[in-house]
Amino acid sequence: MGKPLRYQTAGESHGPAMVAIIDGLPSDLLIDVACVNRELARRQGGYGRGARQKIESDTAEFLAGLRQGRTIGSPIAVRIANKDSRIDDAVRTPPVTRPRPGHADLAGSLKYLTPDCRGTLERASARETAARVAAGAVARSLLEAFGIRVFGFVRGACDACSTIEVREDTLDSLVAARDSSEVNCPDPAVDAKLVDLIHRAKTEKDTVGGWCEVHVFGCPPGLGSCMNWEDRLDARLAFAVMGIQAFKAVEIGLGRECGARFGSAVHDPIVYDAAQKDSTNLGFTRPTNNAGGLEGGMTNGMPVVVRGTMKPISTLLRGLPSVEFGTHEPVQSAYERSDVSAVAAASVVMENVVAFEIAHAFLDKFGGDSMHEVRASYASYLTAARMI
Ligand code: EPS
Repeated sequence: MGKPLRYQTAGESHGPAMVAIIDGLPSDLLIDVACVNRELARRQGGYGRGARQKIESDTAEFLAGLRQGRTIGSPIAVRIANKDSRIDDAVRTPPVTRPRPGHADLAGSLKYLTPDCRGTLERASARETAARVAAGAVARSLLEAFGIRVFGFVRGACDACSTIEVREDTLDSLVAARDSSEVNCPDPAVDAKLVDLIHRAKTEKDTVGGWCEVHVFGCPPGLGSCMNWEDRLDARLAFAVMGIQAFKAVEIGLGRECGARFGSAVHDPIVYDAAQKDSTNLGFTRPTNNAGGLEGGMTNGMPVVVRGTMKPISTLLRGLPSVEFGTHEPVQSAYERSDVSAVAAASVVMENVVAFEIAHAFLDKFGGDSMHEVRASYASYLTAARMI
């Protein structure tokens, strides 16, 4: 087995570039560079975004790890240039001394012992998610090679929440509906309400968050592990999603609603359907999917379902009660150019972050130095698992 799949990002919001280094992919995997750039473009979109997205046109430049478009087994380095690069310009990036409630400003200044929030906010900025989307989108090439599809969308915000059902057989039309929505919501009735809500927040100089959801289809059973807590895939997914800027909660499947029901109304009955034996559930199907495809920290062959809650953006045009560093006088918090809502973008980030964790778990189980070995390992596992 090869090294675990992992990635690191570097880059400040107004530095020269955002960078991702991805390590642990097998050799001979064709990377879908167009898909990486498509995901980067999707992350830039959405109703309610600020002026920064009009300046940038995020594009992935592969600096290492590929030969003629295929992995060679070495670390992959991706660079996304920042057009609005001005971090060393003291006039255009003046000190920020009125910390914004909800942002990293106060905690970062106290941690790094500085009365200027600028350094912390440059790195804490959600601009960094461009690098994370690039890493996830690179890992998606592996998932695509094994027929695993990842679908992320906005479920809703405030009192506008969709009850739309996400099924594999309607996935293509859901993708089309999501991609024609300004807020990545495939439910036309809720899409219009979300646009109104974001518009209202804008006129009130306020901000709005929301709920993002990701469904993964085609995962074989057995990804993740119940043997060590850090290998539980539900734990890894929660860790990764909570690591996205502004996320305050993560749920798997029925999530927090599990606490409101008896066991008989939570646990998904097990049914064997020989007609499905060649699908990734190997014939072991479930009439419901309250577990969100994960039991004991392992995939069970059903779609993986993860929901994340994004708080409203913490930069409000009208400001929020804060304190001036130095004088400690009460003031309104600083205003920095920002978004009214970035929930559509967050759904793209979450989709790619989840994709990366699924790819990580896939290679933990089936990994090898080359795609040849990964394919052989996967095929031999499926043959054996169908005998169970
Ligand atoms: C973002 C870039 C940032 C912000 C936003 C997301 O650019 P700038 O600060 O130059 O306008 O628009 O960041 C935040 C919401 C935040 O809190 O930092 C991006 O590319 O996604």
